[in-house]
Order: sequence, then C-alpha cells, then structure tokens
Amino acid sequence: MKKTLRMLSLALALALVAGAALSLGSCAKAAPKTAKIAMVVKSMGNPFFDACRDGAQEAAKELGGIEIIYQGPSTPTAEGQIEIIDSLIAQKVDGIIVSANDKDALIPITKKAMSKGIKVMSFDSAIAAGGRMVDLVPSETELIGKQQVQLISELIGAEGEVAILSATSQATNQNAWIEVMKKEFETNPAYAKMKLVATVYGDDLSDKSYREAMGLFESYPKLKGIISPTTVGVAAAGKAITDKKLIGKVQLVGLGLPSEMKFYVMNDACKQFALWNPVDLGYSATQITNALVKGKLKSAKDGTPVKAGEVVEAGRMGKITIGESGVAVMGNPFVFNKSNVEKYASIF
Ligand code: RAM
Repeated sequence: MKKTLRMLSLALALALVAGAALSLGSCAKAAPKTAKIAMVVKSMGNPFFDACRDGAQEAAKELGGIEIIYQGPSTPTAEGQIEIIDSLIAQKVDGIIVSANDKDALIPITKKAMSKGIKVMSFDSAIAAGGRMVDLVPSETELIGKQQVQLISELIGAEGEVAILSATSQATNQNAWIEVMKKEFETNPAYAKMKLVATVYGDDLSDKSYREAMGLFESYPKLKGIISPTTVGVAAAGKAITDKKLIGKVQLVGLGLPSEMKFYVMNDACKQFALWNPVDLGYSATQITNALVKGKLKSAKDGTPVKAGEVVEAGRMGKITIGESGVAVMGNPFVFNKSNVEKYASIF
C-alpha cells in the first residue's frame, strides 16, 4: 500500500513537472506584445495634426502589432507636453513621436524617456539634437522659407509692406522658416522693394490669430501682404481679410490645409499657398519609430542621433535616409491655387 502511494505521488510530481514545462512552452510561443507608440502633438483640436494621426494609424495597421496613442495639450505649450511625456514614461510606452512646442525645453524629459529604453523622435517641429534620436522634417527648411517669400512677391509685384502671422513664438518649425524668410527680405535683391514690417503670433489658436490679423490691418494701413506659415493662422487670416473686405487689397499666402483654405482660394482672399501631405508625415514618422522600436534602426539610450546614411524601409513612402544630426527630409511642398485646391481638399 505504502509502495502504491509512493508510486502515485511520484506520478503526480512527474505530471506536475510536465504540466509546468508545457505551460512554459506555450508561454514562449505567446503572441508578441503590442508595441505602444505615442504621438504627442503641439495641441489637440488642430486638423493638421489629426491628419498626421490618420497617417500614423494607417502605418500601424499595415505593420501590425502597434497601438497608436494620440495626445497633446489643449493649448500649444511645452509645459503641457512635458506632463504628457512624463505620464507616457510611467505607462512604459515603446516609442514617442513629438511635434515640439519648444526645441530645448523638452530635452530633459525626452532624455529621461530614452534612458528608460523608450525610442524618441521628433517630427514636424523639432526637438534639438541630444533630445531625440531622429527628426523628420516635412521639407528642407530653406526651401519652405524661400518659397513663402516668393509666393507673396508674385502676388504683390515684389513691392510693399509684408507681415508674418506665425504660430507660437517658441515653435521650432515656424521660427526656422521665419529666419530664412527674414534673410530673403534682407539680402535677396529681387525683394529690395518689399519690407517686412512685423511678425506677430496667433499661437495656433483661431481666435487669437484672427485678432492678430485684424491688429495688423490697424497698425499697418499700407499693408500689402501677409505670410502665415501655420495652417491655423492662414485660415484665420483668410477670414479676417474677407470680413474686413480687404480682398484684393491685402494678399495672403502661407502653409494651409486645402480643406480649410478652399473657401478663401475661391473668394480670392488667398490666391496661393503651400503645404505637404500631413497624412504622409504621420505615416513616415510611425514607420521610423517602428524601425527604432524593432531595433532595425540603431539608437543609443543617451539620445545620440541615429547615424547619417542609415535607411528606413517606410512602406508606401519607400526608403527614408537619415541625414546629418539624425535629420530626415520627407519631400517637397505642393503649391495650391484655384486649379487644384478642390481636388486635395477631400484628402487633407
Ligand atoms: C500648424 C502647426 C504645424 C505646422 C503647420 C504648417 O498646423 O503649427 O506645426 O507644421 O501649421
């Protein structure tokens, strides 16, 4: 009897070991964990960033096993973004894609994220080198800035007062473009008869941008043109010109969404403007972050930029090559006018 009992308990022990081995085995074969990629934008409620999010979701769906978390502060401040990134670190996300409200203020928090193994890149509006692994710009900064001055020059016959209506005063992308524009006004002989009289900030808020545009009409009665390199600003300026019955007197160019600008192109408040495809921008950024998360793009935890010459296979966008200081460039801006604005308005 004792012997049978001993044999029984031995059999039980063996069965338990086998069971444990089996469950360990099935554990090893478990589905790979879903990667969490967060897109932190300048602010919520901006249709430009909603289009970037759509592109991110498209890439996530194609790649599989990726969850996109889309967040941003209610107004475009660095403080709001710092809080969000801090909570994303606590949630242990795998990657963070940021459009920065300030190129330097975010560095300590993104460095903290990277030190914990989170992959960080900026897109649209950069974090300075040291605070991210890659920065994806929509187009060359020089090209964007020069094109804006050329577009307004064409509309005002290269003569008269021009003002810039920007986003926030700390925005990396707008400030970089404005620097190029200022140089053009100062040094390009083709623009010798144009004068940049003011740069004002609407903070990517429609009502503030509208008020700033109205303020420009008051302060500069001889104003001939406005350049607004922000989708929020250029649409608000279109409305201000229309409401003030200044169509034909004050010309407007900028970076706008065809869907928001169609009305102002058709009523002649804004005869031409430029932009790239924000869906493609979000899609490309997600492809790059996925490559970082999967280790296909080598990165260091201290935030040293990814080496120049590295290539990302970015789905329908083809190959994206990383340049100096980890900066990658997407493509060239499109110019929109009466001939094509309606066609693109249904896309972004
Ligand atoms: C606004 C934002 C964004 C910028 C576009 C052109 O939506 O400021 O950062 O890239 O305009």
